[in-house]
Amino acid sequence: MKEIELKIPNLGEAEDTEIIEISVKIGDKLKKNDPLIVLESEKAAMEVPSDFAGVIKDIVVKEGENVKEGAVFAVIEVEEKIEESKKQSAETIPEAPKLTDRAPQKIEKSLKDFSGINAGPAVRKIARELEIDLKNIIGSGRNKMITKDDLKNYIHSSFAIQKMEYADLKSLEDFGDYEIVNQSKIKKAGAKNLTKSWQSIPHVAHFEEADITKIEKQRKDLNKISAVKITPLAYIIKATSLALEEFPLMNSSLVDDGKLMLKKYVNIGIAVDTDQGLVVPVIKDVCTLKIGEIADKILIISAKAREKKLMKEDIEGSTFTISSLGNIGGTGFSPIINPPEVGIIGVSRAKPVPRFLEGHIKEETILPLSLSYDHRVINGVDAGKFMSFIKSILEKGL
Ligand code: CAO
Repeated sequence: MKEIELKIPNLGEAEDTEIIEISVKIGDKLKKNDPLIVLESEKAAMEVPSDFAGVIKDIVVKEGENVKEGAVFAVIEVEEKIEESKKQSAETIPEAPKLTDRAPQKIEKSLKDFSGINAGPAVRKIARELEIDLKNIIGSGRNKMITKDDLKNYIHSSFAIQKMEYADLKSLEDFGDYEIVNQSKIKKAGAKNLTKSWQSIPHVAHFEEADITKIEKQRKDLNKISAVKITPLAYIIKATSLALEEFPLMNSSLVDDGKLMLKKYVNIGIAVDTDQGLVVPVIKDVCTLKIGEIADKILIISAKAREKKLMKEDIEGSTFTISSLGNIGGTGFSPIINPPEVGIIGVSRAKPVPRFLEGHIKEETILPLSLSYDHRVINGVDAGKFMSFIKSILEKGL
C-alpha cells in the first residue's frame, strides 16, 4: 500500500480558485475517475476526478477555501502494484487539463440539460443520475447556487411527499374473509395528486352560508322555460367567476419562491363523479357566460366525463375549482386544492331553515359553502372577503 498526496491541478489562467464542494470523505473507497472536489473560478466550475483507485486517508482542505495549483488537498491510499504499473507517483500526477480548457466542455453538457442553472458538476451529475430537474430547486448558495445540501433536502422532501400510507395486508388477514380489488387508473393518479397537494400545500378551510331563497325561486321559474336543466351550481359558478375577477389573488398560481402568476382569465374546473373516479373538466371564460350557458356546459362536460369522452383541452387550464356534493348531503366539507390553483370551493346541500325576522319566523333556503385555500398565498381576510362577495351575489340574485 502506498499513500499519495492529491494536488490541485493546473488551473489555467485562474490564479487561484475556490473549492465549492468536497465530494469525498475520509474512508471513502474510490474508483478511478470518481469525483474528488469541485473547483470554481470566475469563469467556470470544474470537477476534479481521481486518477487513482484507492481509499481516502486524509482531507486537508475545507469547502469555501481558496487554493492554488499544486496545493495538496487530500491523501489517497493505493495498492502499490497498481500504482507502479501505472508508472505514476505523487510527483507525477498527470497534468489535468487546464480549467479553462476543460470546463467549457463540461459546462456545455450541463447547459444542455440544465440551462441557466447555477450548480456544480457533482450536483448536476447526481441530478442527472436520479433524473431530478434542477429547475425545481432553489439554491441557497452564492448567486443562488444549488448546493449538495439543497439537492439532498429536495430529494428527502420529494420522497416524503410521494410516500403513501398503505395498510399492512398481513396484519389484517387474520380477522376475516376479504377480497382485493384494483383501483381505476383515474383513482390511482388522483390518489397521488391529492397526497402531494395535501402534503405540500398548507390548507386552511373557511366556511360560509348563503341565503339562496331568491335565486331558487328565479331558478325554478327559469327551469319552466329553459331547454336545459339549471341547477344551483350554475349560479355558484357564475358568482365565483365574478368574485375571481374581483379578487385576482384567488385566481393565481405560486410559480416560484415569492412569485405569483395572476391570471387574467377565469376558467373553472368542476369536480365530476364518474364510475372511474373523480375527474375535473373545465368551463372556460366563465365570466362571459350567462346562467343558461353555464348550465348547458355543466351538462355537456359531466356527460363527456361519465362517457369517458373528455379530450385534453376539456381538462386543462383551470384557474379555480368547485366541488359540489349538491343534493347528496353534508353540512360542509373541506376539499383538497387542485394545484397549481390556490383555492377550491366545496358546495353542500341547501336546506330550508327557519329564521327569525322582526318577530316572525321565515323560511329561508340556506346553502353551505366552504373554501379551502393555500395559506402561502391567501390569508384569512382575503378568504373572508372573497366568500362574503360570493354570498352577497347569491343573496342579491343574478
Ligand atoms: N343543494 C340542494 N340541491 C342541489 C344542490 C345543492 N347544493 N346542487 C344540486 N342540487 C340538486 C339539483 O337541483 C338537482 O335537483 P333535481 O334533480 O330536483 O333537479 C339534483 O340536486 C341533482 O343535481 P346534479 O348533481 O345532477 O347537478 P349539479 O349541477 O348540481 O352537479 C355535477 C353536476 C357534475 C357536479 C355532479 O353531478 C357531480 O358529479 N357531483 C359530485 C362531485 C364530487 O364528487 N365532489 C366531491 C369531491 S371531493 O372534493
